[in-house]
Amino acid sequence: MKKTDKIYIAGHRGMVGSAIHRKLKQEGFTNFITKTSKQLDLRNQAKVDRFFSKEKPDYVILAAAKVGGIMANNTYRAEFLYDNLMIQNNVINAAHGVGVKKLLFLGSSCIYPKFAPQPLQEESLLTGILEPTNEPYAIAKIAGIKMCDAYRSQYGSNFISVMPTNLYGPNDNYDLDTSHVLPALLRKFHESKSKKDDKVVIWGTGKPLREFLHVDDLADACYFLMKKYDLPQFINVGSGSEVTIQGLASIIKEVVGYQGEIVQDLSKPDGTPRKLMDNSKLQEMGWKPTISLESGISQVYNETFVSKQA
Ligand code: GFB
Repeated sequence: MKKTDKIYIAGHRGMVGSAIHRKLKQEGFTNFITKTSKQLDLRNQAKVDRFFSKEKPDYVILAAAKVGGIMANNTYRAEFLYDNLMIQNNVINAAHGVGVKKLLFLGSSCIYPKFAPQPLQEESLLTGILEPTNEPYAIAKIAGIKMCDAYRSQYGSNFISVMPTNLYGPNDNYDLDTSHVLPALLRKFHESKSKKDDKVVIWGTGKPLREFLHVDDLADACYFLMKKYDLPQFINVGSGSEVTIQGLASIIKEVVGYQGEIVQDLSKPDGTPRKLMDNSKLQEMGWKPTISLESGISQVYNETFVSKQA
């Protein structure tokens, strides 16, 4: 990748897209093309084709997607399937149409079967039933992986797929209905502390295990893979450490300095019991994460809640 090559970041304002944009700028890249979803509806094939014909990017980071936590996935099932299929079909096909040198497609750890052996290995894909709450999103992301591989097989396209674990970091979504657990708990503990509430409600039993990776580590891994990885097999990107939701709540309670109690809302789903990614393929290539969960949570809390109040 030359520093002057034209790079299109689809989803540049989202948590993942903005982190990759930051990372590439830090590495000295200068030639970016970005469009907000209002400027370019990626679900519209004709508009996407026209955009690619005009801009002819050399590289594409496909980080645009309809994303959300367990409740959003389970509520907006049709939108999670339709929007994500349309976005990725249009961008991947148009990238082929103008001969993009390389495309990186972002998926998610939810593509794996609900009860796949842990840690999750890439070979386990499609070996069992999916977690019902996020099946539409998982099906869309699996289709994206298969589409990248099919274009490589038929046309020789260098389209790679990256499957990150649960992510957190700057530009996260803090809406309590649609967000993921980590930002939701940061907000809940912060607001309960500010309002001097005596308890914070967490969804489900608190027993599920989750792995978390700071989005700046993901961005570093994506840059690493853009430089070094050119194979059909999609690749996991994780931190290698997991925590129960109850344990995460305790970490966040500590970081926020909240004194009240944590109670469970058992009417809410637990979702997948565990989804620890097997990171060995990426580690064997020489990459590893650098931001620990505790320091990452403190950094995000201070940037998002504390400094804004100062
Ligand atoms: O992060 P989360 O919404 O998504 O939920 P998943 C993780 C766990 O945290 C679940 C519990 O067991 C939730 O019940 N949880 C506890 C909470 N309190 C809360 C809360 O206040 N908000 C939220 N959101 N969860 C998603 C998939 O699954 O993982 C997506 O649905 C995507 O498609 C994403 O793959 C990475 O980790 O369960």
